[in-house]
Amino acid sequence: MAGKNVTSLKYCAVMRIDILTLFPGMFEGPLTESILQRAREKELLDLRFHDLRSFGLGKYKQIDDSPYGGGAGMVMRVDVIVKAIEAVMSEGQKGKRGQEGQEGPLRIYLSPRGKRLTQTKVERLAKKKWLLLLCGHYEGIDQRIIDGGWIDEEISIGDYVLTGGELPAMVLIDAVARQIPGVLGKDESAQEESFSASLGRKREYPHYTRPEEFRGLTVPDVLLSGNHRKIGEWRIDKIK
Ligand code: 4HQ
Repeated sequence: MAGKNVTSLKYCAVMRIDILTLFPGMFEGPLTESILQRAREKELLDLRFHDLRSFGLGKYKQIDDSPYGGGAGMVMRVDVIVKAIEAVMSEGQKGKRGQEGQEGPLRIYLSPRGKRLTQTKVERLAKKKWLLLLCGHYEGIDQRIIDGGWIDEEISIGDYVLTGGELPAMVLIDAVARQIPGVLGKDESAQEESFSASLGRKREYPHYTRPEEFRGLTVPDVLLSGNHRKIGEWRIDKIK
């Protein structure tokens, strides 16, 4: 363990996430800053990127093809994607200390056809040791990848169409990573716990900080009162 401030080693749950994508470069910004970068440095979050192109066929490393039945766009090929998924899965089996090997990853395909990602789902995913995220491009992937059992869950981040599964994968990684013990600071996670339980999992009450008055706009008196019971009640009342 490289991390210095992991208070309790017992609860040091490392999560490995393998990402299959045609555009590994897209992940560079969002996952190398702030809390996620700190989580990776502390080795609480182990992200491994795999360029789908390297599994492509022939001289041109082909990964997609035109759809049966016609229509616009391209479809990612079942043979290429399954080769990539199986390569990642077998990596676990021969893992250095064999820890990832026991169960295999929960394999997720990001797609607008999937079940919506909710905080409840995020908390369930955060308990896993190992995720595999498949990011589709073009019109999507050959249905046989799903029907053949190479994907465990189809997940959507919302009812809109994006150009690829990379941004949804980053959204999922961000939401899941902050649930891993040790990723948030002590204060943040203590707060988080009280919120998840009593405040409908979100913390969507209004926030204020200094200055106490800005262009005639003031801070609600109760927040300056020091009465924590009243402050708690006020916040619950203001949620949503
Ligand atoms: N896409 N939630 C199309 C999404 C999406 C979403 C990912 C675009 C898959 C083939 N994924 N590709 N919304 O719009 O997860």
